[in-house]
Amino acid sequence: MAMELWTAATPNGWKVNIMVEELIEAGIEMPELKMRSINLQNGEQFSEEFTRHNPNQKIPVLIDGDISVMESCAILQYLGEKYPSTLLPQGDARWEVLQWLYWQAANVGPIFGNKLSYTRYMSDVPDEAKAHPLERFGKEGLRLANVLDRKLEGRDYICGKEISIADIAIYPWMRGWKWSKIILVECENVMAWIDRVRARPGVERGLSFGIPKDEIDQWSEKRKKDTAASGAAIASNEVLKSKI
Ligand SMILES: N[C@@H](CCC(=O)N[C@@H](CS)C(=O)NCC(=O)O)C(=O)O
Repeated sequence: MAMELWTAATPNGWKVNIMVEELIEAGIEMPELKMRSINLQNGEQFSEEFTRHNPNQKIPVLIDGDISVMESCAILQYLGEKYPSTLLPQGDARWEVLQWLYWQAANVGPIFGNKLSYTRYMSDVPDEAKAHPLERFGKEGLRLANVLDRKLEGRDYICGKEISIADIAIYPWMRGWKWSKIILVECENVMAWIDRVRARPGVERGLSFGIPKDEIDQWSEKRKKDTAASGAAIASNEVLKSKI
């Protein structure tokens, strides 16, 4: 039976596209994956239909028969367990991978996401109100990049010689450092790893979801403007409803 992925062209969304393509690269015969683009700017994530599959009302969500899986890192783990490969190894190596997967979910995603929002999307917020969160999330983002830099010393990928779901979770956020303006250039191991991951054919296919190939590495001015407008709509306190 086909699986469905309800998603959008964002770092958390691309993780799952990359995972599916890397499973194919690993020789797994994957079932058909039906993609459904969710328009976040129009609030499709708040619909009844979406909320039935993901009570947290955010992309991505994977629907596999009777099972719906929310949270991008849980989806990576689900696919890694369902289709065994080196992307989620067994034994001690598994715990090495899982702790870095959870490190992404608990640290890199929220911190890089907040830094990005204050840098690009909260254009109506006065500069003096943005100063503290920008400094806080900027410094913490750079600290996290340095944690990763140290982990990558002498390694091709985060947990050793093979790419794993930890790399797949962390890469889409780190590669967007220019967009979030967390300047990583002094993290030489991270910069080299970004290039190494980007060079993989499965990663390129995953990143091309929702974006033309010639814009994967350099967005057009129009895409930057549209993404900023969409991000502003999502980040606005006006549309944030606390009551579900
Ligand atoms: N921790 C979640 C984060 C998901 C998330 O924040 N998704 C964003 C797009 S990257 C979203 O759907 N935003 C819409 C909104 O906040 O209304 C995951 O990793 O799946």
